[in-house]
Amino acid sequence: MKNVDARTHLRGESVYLDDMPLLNGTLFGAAFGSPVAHGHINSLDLTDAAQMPGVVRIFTSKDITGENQIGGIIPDEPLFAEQETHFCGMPVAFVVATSTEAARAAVKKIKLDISPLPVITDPREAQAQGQLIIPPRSFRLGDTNAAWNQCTHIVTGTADTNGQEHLYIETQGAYVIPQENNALRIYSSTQGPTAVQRAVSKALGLPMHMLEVEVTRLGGGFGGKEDQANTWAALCALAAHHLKKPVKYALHRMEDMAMTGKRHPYSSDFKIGLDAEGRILAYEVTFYQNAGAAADLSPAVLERTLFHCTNSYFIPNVMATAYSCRTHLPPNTAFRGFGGPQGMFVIEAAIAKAAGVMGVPAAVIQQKNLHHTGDEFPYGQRAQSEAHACWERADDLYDAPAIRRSINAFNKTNQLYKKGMAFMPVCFGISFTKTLMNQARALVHVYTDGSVSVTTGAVEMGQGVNTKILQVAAQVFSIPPEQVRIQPTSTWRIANTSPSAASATTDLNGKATLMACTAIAERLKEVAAAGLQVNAADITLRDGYVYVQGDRTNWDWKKLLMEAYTKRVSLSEHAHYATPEIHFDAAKEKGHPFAYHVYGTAIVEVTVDCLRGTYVIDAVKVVHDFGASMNPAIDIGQIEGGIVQGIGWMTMEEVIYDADGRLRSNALSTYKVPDIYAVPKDIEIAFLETQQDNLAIFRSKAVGEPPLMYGIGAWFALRNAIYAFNPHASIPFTAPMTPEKVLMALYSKTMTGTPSPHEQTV
Ligand code: MTE
Ligand code: LUZ
Ligand code: MOS
Repeated sequence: MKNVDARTHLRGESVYLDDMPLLNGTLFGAAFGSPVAHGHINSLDLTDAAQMPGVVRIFTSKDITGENQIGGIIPDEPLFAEQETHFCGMPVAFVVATSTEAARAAVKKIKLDISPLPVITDPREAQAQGQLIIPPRSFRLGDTNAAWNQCTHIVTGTADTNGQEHLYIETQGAYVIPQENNALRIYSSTQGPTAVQRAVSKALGLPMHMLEVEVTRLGGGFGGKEDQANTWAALCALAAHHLKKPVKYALHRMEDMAMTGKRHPYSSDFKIGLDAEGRILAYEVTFYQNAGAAADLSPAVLERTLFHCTNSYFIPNVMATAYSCRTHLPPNTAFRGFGGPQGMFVIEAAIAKAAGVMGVPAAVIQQKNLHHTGDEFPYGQRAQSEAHACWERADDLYDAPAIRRSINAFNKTNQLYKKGMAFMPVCFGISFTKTLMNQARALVHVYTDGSVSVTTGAVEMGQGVNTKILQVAAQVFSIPPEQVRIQPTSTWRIANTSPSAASATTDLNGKATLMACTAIAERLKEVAAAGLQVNAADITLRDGYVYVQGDRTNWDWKKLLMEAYTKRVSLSEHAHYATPEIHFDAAKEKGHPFAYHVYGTAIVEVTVDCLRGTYVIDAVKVVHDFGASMNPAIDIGQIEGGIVQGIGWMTMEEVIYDADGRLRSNALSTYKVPDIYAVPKDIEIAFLETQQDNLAIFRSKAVGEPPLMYGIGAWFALRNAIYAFNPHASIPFTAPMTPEKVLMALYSKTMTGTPSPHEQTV
């Protein structure tokens, strides 16, 4: 089935926040963000700004009617700075005016007298000064200390990954309309309607039942709107509450880039030990997460780094420690993969370095150590593994030995262009790592004209969740998809929702929808059984008709509904789903946190221009574990998008803050994202269809985040291509591998003058 939004997207008719018709009297906001990352506010002078044409009122912390606090996991994030600022762009005031232009012009007239304080942008420095968001966490398996003695090869190193701008096409924003008795209707571009409802409730001191948050769809979220849509909604809500007027704020791209957090940069130390055959016996890793100025989701992101620190490999002795470090950057936040990619880069770096020392291709070590079903993850869960199945299928299907031969032949005959390849296996756990978040609800109404309305907590952000949920309802009732409509998400219809995140949205909300629809269908079958005087067990709904023991009756869908309605049988259902089997003990750091894992393997091929340092990604060839995909078109789209986004993070997107904590890569002229030319020339995706039972909806495994990590393969393919040009190259494990870094590496020498350990052949 094609995406339900395809038609309106194509015609430009899909409605995003900025497309909504505005009520008469709507006012427009603009935030004044601190120009100083860390400073003491001496005075804030709003006089000139307030006199600018069109300005209605300027809000500060003094106007807050509830608590000046929007922190979720930890209450450490004021909505408005009071005495101190903690990052550049931290809201200090919110101007409301009769037009966006007037509000922005007034923002420029605000005068802040501020004494700068020392700024920390480096996570290791923050850790050294004891600036931690939460106490460090450690995952342990076996005993690394005892294992080092048995290792033939021990390799240590550091590996750093930089941040990543979400660059959702729709920027952050909110539109808040006051209702009677202080209630508010909040339109927000958020992945977490309940998160917005909670944040506004706290800041305004209003009960949650007064706040309806409604979301039709987002022009992308990628994690950036899991927690960080709250600020803009709270600002607009505060103003609307005071002024009793609708207030809208849709951020300018440069405001969005400067004021919101990004993927967390990490700096990491690793130590890996292997036996003579290349089996990994021990792995120690320490992660320094750059959390930014407030907790936001950092503790949860940190946790997922630990969960995925061994990627698809079984390592019997692991000691992984992670620090969430407080710096003076905008609070970093969820981004597709949620800390998993950062953890995986480090184990891949460790393996690549060890392979160099041992003089074997990394792929040999990678494949040898892939885990099997029954192997234990450092957090206690046992693998139901498709790691080997994906790898070996990819190796075979794409004829990896032939790729390797042709690359070696190319490199022998070409001086100024060199090719490289890398394998990238991925294993990603599906479920929110906080067990309690794995719950969802669906509200299904069947109308007497045969049409069906479904509301869940799921937010459509381009990932296709509405299409998949629609498929669930249409399938249970056995009616054409046109008869089902997925309604906007609303906190008044579905309460206490988890954000649409963790790739689990379709599983959770789809299962709740399945339960609600099934309950209605069961009642309808009883009605049909009574009317047709047969057993309910003999009845099926198929193609819009009632069937008895496989024979079609003259009861069609509408007649069935009228019959049920006449008999006063409910045609509505509200169902609740909570993922079974999962649990986690944070004191022991052991449990079974994931409903299941998603697996895959990518083979990435690149060509480097050795004069310029530029490169092309020639091919990404994937075998991906879909379970039994319920919508291959959507799932392939997710994989292609994930790959390109991952390649962007690993090779070209370079977030740069200066020493004062100011974002220098603050526009698309200075922040380079993949464009059509950067997309791999060839992307091939093969389905590993697995039929064994899993907890996915219709056994169709979650697909949103895992493919991003295939992009890590591009970094290592580039590394191999550089070594083909310069076997003595010095290539630090720092991402992104921009053309500048490639160029420097091509012409670098190791300090000792001896050949660096590397892969002679790919
Ligand atoms: N795809 C599109 N087009 N837009 C998005 O914002 N977000 C990604 C992924 N794919 C995203 C996307 C992220 S970060 C997640 S967690 C999942 O979609 C969320 O949706 P799901 O849980 O339905 O997979
Ligand atoms: N968000 C969250 C997530 O709150 N918990 C998670 O485990 C998670 N995982 C991936 C993406 N977002
Ligand atoms: Mo995705 S990072 O879970 O929004």
